Amino acid sequence: MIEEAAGSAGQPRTLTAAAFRDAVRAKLAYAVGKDPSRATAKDWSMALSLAVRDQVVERWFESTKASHAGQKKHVYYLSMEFLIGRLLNDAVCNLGIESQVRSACAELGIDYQAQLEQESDAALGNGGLGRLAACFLDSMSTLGIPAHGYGIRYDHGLFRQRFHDGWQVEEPEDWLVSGRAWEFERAEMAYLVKFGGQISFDGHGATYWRADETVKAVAYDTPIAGWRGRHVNTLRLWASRPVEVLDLGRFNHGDYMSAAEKTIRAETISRVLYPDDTTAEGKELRLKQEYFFTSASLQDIIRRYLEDNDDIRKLPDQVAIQMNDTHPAIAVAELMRILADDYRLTFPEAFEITRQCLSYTNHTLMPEALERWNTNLFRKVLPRHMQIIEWIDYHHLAEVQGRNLPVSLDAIRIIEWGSEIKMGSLAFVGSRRVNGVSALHTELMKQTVFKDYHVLYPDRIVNETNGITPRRWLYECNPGLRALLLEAIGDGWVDNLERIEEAAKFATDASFREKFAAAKKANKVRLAAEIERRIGLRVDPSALFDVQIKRMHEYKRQLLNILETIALYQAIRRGPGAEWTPRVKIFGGKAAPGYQIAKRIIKLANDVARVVNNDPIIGDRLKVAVLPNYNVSLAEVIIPAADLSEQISTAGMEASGTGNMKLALNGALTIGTLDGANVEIAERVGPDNIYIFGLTADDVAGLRQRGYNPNATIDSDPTLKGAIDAMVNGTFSPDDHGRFNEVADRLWHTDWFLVTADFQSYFQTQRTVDLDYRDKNRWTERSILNTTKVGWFSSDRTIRGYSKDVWGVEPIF
Ligand code: OX2
Repeated sequence: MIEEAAGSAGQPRTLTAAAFRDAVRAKLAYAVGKDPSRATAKDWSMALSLAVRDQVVERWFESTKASHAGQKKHVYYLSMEFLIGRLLNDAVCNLGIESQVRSACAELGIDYQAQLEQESDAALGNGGLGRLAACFLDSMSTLGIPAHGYGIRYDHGLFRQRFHDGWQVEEPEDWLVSGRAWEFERAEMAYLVKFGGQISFDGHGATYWRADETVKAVAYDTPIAGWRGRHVNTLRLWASRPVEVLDLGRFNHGDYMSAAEKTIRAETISRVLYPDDTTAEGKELRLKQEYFFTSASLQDIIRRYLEDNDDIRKLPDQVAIQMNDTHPAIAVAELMRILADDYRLTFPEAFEITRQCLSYTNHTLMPEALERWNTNLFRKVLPRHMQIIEWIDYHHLAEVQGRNLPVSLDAIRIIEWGSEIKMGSLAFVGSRRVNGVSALHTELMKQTVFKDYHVLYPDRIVNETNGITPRRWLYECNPGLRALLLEAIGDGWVDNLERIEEAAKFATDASFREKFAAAKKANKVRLAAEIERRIGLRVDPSALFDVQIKRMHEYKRQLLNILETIALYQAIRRGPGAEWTPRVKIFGGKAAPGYQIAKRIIKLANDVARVVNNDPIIGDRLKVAVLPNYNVSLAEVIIPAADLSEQISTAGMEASGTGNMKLALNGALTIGTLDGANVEIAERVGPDNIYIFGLTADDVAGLRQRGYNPNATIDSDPTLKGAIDAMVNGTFSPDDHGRFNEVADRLWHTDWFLVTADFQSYFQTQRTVDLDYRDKNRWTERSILNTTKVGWFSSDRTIRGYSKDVWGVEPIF
């Protein structure tokens, strides 16, 4: 038994190391079924996680009771992606039981750090959008906002990336293979989800949907503990299962394969995460995934609501549903369908209730990333929803026509030319609030994609600049800096990150600066070891660590960074005797499997790395580390070790970015364009502590409108031309000179992402970085100012904003 003082929400409890040690032993024996002498590292890690989980579960029960009893409005966060990463250290730190857990491990003779590494990453997301959802879960629990996250329990998360001869190879990811300590299957919590078939009406107001296919959505719950363990919310992920396990008739006739067919079909829906954050592929399956989890979640939300309430019309008083991007936008039609067909409300009533419950977050303005569904496909898969969307579109248009406003009717249509449904429009029309994720992005939403809607509904668009959880992204991943901050200013900053500014005064304090630099150095030594372990490259921890970690995408412009690397390489070769600032360029990121040019850019990075790293003239002046399989756990090692953060997207294209915030919080200086949240970071750290270069969003729009011709730019810049030439003359691809012709051709001919236009400004700014980095004291001072001035970018602040402006909810304590 664990000896514990009974605690109630908000009060710390006591757990002794001895009690915890015994609990781990008991788990090893009775839950894992192993004797300590035979237990593997995985077994110990499972026992440890289960013992920690018990601690979470007790608080979970209390939180669930408290949120029912309080009858407060509840948030439901619908997201196709949750990029959670590992949970053990997160739970341990949030519950405040780290010292007991560490002592217990020491007594048991197991290494805590090694145990952490046994856990596989829950990689149920592609990048920023999914990680944002995970940070929000942490913040909602921390702030005591009663909430559920809803998503899909993919069997296989984002693919594992390997390099074969420098090319990206995708391998299936298998996070569930060795068991998962954190989730609870709720076999009884299952809902039917229908697809296809026919709709009929009985003439007395009842509608029937006779489906072609029905699957069962089964819930898996993971408790998410907030900081200080005060509140625990639930992440509920749906797995798709057949309604009937086996066709016994066929099986008994020896037709084993077809007997299992329905199972396979049903389970396909939650099989894999779509490996793309900008385009929807595998159309029909993707649509089914979206509907599958949205429908199950809404059925669950209504069931929960009706446990404590009886008037379905009052749903909006108790329920705020957030659609994370348009992936769950079908919720607009599904909630209406349930209200109209199951609860017999009229369409206008159902629409009004729906619109009061739902809100929508937009994460991108790129046209190719705004979801559209072909109406034929949509009608085939979701016939009833098609009728409902036609109704919404028709009535919305009619209403607008009556108002005589300066808007283009074509632009506000949800169904375009009868052939495509614009999910962003559906989400907008069906939402109470629509938000962008940085000040610039929200402004651009109003001016571009949602311009006409903004005229119609001037109060609907609001900004909620993204944030990150300081628990995972400083407290847990950067123990050295954490200790220093605790010593200097106590722990108030973990609850309220803006208080980290109390340490800004130490930026000029020599002793603090020394300790800050020592913590950074230790993190760099750790990363250097990880680089060597992963790719066999030795790097010098006193070099400048220059980091670009994010999905591989043309708009994020890894290519700009690589071209600069080539140009620098050439310059060093020309004058190796000059005074160079040693630099390690660190890249991490996956390309969508179908995104050919992005995959070629990965190959280019690897080819350049091979040549640079093996050139004896270069030595330690420049090294290039391209790390395979970038994920949350690797980010936790890279971010604390970074000196320079690359945020170099074409201005106007990165909605916000959140890596920029994580890196700045850990003391990296940003080199970036005035894009996304970089703008707001610059405002807070001040111009002396950030490197801004290149075209602004307005410049980009103007240049594109006038028609940009990269030829003249390239011809007039020998540094740039030299770098592009080296790409195509075989310097980096002696085995295949033509390998990067297409990459170079795009730069010469269209250069949509304006790499060449920004090159000179970027290159020069990098040289300023080189000079500045030599003054170690000054650099550390600026690094401290980055850490201490970006407290506003906590996801707690973001969630407070959503609670007030979007959801109308209050914390339960
Ligand atoms: C990303 C955006 O690209 C990024 O700028 C933003 O920080 C993040 O979402 C969280 O808001 N898929 N991923 C994103 O957008 C889409 C679509």
